[in-house]
Amino acid sequence: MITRSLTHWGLYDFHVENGVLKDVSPVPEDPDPSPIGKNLIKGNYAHRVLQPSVRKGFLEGNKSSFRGDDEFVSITWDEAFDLVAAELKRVKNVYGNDAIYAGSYGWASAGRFHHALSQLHRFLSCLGGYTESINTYSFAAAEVILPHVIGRYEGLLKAPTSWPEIVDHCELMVCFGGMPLRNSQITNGGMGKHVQRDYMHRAKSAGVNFVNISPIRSDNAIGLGSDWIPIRPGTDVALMLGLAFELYTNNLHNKAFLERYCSGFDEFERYLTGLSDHQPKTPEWASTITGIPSHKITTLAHHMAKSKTMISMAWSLSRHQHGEQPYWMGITLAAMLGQIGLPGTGIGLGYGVENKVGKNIAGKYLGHFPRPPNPVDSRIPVARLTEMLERPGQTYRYDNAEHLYPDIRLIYWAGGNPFHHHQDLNRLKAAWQRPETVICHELVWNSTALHADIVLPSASFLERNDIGGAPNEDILVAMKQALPPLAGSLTDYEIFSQLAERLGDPDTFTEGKSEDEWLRSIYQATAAANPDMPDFETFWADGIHEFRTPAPHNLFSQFRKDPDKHKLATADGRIMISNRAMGHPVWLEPGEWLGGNGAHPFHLISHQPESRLHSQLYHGETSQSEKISGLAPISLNPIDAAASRFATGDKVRVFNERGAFYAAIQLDDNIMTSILSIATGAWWDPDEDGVCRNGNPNAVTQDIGTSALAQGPSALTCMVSIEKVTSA
Ligand SMILES: Nc1nc2c(c(=O)[nH]1)N[C@H]1C(S)=C(S)[C@@H](COP(=O)(O)OP(=O)(O)OC[C@H]3O[C@@H](n4cnc5c(=O)[nH]c(N)nc54)[C@H](O)[C@@H]3O)O[C@H]1N2
Ligand SMILES: Nc1nc2c(c(=O)[nH]1)N[C@H]1C(S)=C(S)[C@@H](COP(=O)(O)OP(=O)(O)OC[C@H]3O[C@@H](n4cnc5c(=O)[nH]c(N)nc54)[C@H](O)[C@@H]3O)O[C@H]1N2
Ligand SMILES: [Mo]
Repeated sequence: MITRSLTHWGLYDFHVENGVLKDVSPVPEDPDPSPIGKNLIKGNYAHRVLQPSVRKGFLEGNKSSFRGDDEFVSITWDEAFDLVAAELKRVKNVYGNDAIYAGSYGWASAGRFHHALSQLHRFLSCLGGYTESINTYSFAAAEVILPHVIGRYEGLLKAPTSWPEIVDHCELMVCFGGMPLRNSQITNGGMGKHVQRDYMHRAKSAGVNFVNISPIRSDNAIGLGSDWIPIRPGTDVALMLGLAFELYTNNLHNKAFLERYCSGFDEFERYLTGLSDHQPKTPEWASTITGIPSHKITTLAHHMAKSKTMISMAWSLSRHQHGEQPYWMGITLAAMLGQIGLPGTGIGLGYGVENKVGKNIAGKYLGHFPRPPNPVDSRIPVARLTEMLERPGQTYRYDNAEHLYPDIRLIYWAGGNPFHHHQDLNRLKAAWQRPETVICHELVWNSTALHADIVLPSASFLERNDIGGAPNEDILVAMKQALPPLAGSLTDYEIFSQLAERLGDPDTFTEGKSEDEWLRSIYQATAAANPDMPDFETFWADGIHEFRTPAPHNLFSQFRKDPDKHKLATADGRIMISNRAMGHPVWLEPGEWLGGNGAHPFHLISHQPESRLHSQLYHGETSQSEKISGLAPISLNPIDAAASRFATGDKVRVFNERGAFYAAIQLDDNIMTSILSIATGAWWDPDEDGVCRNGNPNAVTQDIGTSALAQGPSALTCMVSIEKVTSA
């Protein structure tokens, strides 16, 4: 039997025999399917949590036992519901609802109803509230800076100027951080056809020249023939300042655009020329910081000025210390070129990072599992998790204001894996011991499950019915149950429904509705907001609804036509190159970088994984097949390898004062020297010396806010050393 369902990485047919998944094949309509799906054949079964489980020390009240180092005991669902309900009641009554942290960041699975975070948030809102998290790991710095600079950020980040407009009008696409095709395999919420490779090649055929500014050549598909400009990580602002200086001193900046559409250029101009700080931001100055020869910077500046230019910036640039600055400076540079709002040019943040980017217009409404407002007004910037646990009741700054960290007594996680995604995992582990109770719903025994007190086994998306789709994609899918729930597991909805009953109020959470009734109501909400949708029965029988693709669009074209009528949502309605509270974009030296004088010689890039989505299906076949000698591959330039006598396959320990992991050397001349690059997503698994066996880079990354403005993650600002290890 074949059942079609949706994942974040595409639409697949699931081949099931006698209730067992035998094969996964992409739908024939997908021109460029992702191999990530194959991970599910084994991945849907391996390492699954098969029974509710409790940490032994927690059950026995042994205060000296350590979360993450303890054994687990199986209990029945009845015992589990009683235990979780009692803990929630106790913490709520003794400390109040804000002592419950359910920020619970994570991608969970596709599906508008069974979305684990929505389930958790609704459940806890019904229980009186919880401390939540705001912003993302993906681009927190952008979420906070962009409203001050350019107003709404959603368009810039998720739905910039469409590819067909780039194909038709653009001449030069300058990609900071590249546009890696490996990342376009996915769209949060799911998608049908993978289109990014085709769009990029259509643009090349139409004559678009690509420049890839990145430490890694293959961040732009090699076939695009991009001009590769290797750059030291974390120094893009200095490069952009050098470009801006060259434009400015050659009178190539668009003064009319700056005058009519922007404010604050004069303040910035004083900084650019060195009037305010005695340092003109010349290409030579930029060269000493970025490692890029100054003649390359001047040539690029002139090329950009005389071409129809699109500036593209990867989201990774925001995951550095001072990650607010590259986007502010990128917008400033694009404003100096004066092409914002014209067809196929200007600026877009995120081409290549997800399949949806550059495809459709944002804003299509899709129904979802409704979440009543959280009655508790307590939240943290998502990446300040460890600090919140370390410093209860203390203050921190965020978005130009002072805030208090809540005193967390219970953590509840569903649909995310902080012990893969958070920075400096050794520090998180220590802070994680402070709350009295940690509860999580998981499919698998990953590092987060192993660091909980109570683990409740969730059914996977293949084991339930749902409706899936993403607002910026063009399909809505009837995600039909393909498999029976694995023995012992329940859907998150069933778990929360039973807990709500134990807590004496089943109806607020469930509204008395079954899965089928919820799917119908979510579908009705979608159909009410979008034209020409069939009734639910027809949709369910057809299995898929295709939305009409909107016409290609150019971001900021309305603003360009009439900036007084179509004001931006900034303080003065214009692009704010400087503002009184925050100044203007500046180059700030990071605490760790290749130009610093720290002890460690390599900059570690931890990028998104090619063979999986984050830590999901880490244990799947496609993901595991990337390993070399059983270890995670870490890429290194052959020149560095020769200097240190490393060869492909060598086992190494990568370390700094925060921690260490093992990996296997993979030589790659597409990487600049002094860089190590490794995929994220390995399940953190420290050995007796604390060295992660699986190669999770967050064993060594630093957990600091991007700045007091956004407090985003700074995972990519990370220096390390590396040594060969002889013992296996
Ligand atoms: N060093 C470094 N670290 C990074 C990054 C980086 O670039 N460098 N990138 C960061 C970014 S951008 C992100 S978005 C994060 C991603 O981090 P996460 O979003 O936390 O990663 P996932 O592996 O997608 O976690 C989803 C979890 O949900 C579980 N799950 C799936 N479906 C269900 C379900 O139906 N119910 C329940 N209960 N659970 C389910 C999966 O088993 C998995 O454990 O990582 C961040 N971490
Ligand atoms: N297959 C797959 N695709 C994914 C994901 C996944 O887990 N798997 N995750 C998705 C998610 S949640 C997100 S947020 C997006 C993330 O999208 P991005 O944040 O854009 O992706 P990354 O892979 O982290 O980084 C892209 C490239 O940026 C370069 N880079 C790093 N630092 C610098 C710098 O300082 N300057 C310059 N110029 N370049 C730099 C690195 O070489 C890296 O390869 O990807 C999404 N796509
Ligand atoms: Mo992300």
